Amino acid sequence: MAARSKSDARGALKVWVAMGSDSDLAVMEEAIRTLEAFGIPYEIDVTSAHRTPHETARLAAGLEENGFGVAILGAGHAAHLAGVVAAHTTLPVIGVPLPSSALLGLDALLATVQMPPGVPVATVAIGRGGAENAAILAAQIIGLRSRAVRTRLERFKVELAESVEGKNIRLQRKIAPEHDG
Ligand code: RP5
Repeated sequence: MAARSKSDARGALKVWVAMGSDSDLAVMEEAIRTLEAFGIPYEIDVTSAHRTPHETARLAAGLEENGFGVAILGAGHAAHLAGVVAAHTTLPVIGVPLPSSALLGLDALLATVQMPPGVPVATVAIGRGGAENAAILAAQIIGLRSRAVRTRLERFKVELAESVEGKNIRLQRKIAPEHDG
């Protein structure tokens, strides 16, 4: 876990964000941006279920003792990264299917979501929206033990609602001339 370290002085649980290739970073940056917005410590790595299977297993098995509370895994193609990590830890695992193949992520979605009974992977939507939701879900899990994170989540919900209200106000203004006529 050398790529980047964000340890929390108060000892808050960290989120592990890993992806199958550095080519996945453009999408997975959305998860990182969101974790930073919630002030959640994280570490990122590139590790592959297929290309570096032993290293992936080693990292997954060490998550708990290294202070992690949740793992977010992004992978494309026949995406087994989240499933392999889930096989080696009892921490909650979130999978982000990535649209890097000719099938635009449908292959990764099915590979990530269709886990056999006993080894769950909480699978989010394909691509950037999924990466953002993975980080929000991770925040909700970390928030179970952190009042500060729960407060940020509550604020986020309020801002989300306000942004939709703003969209509606702009829409009404746009169509108002037609109504006047
Ligand atoms: C998957 O293969 C990775 O998660 C990535 O989405 C895809 C392609 O990897 P590269 O060939 O770009 O390294 O395992």
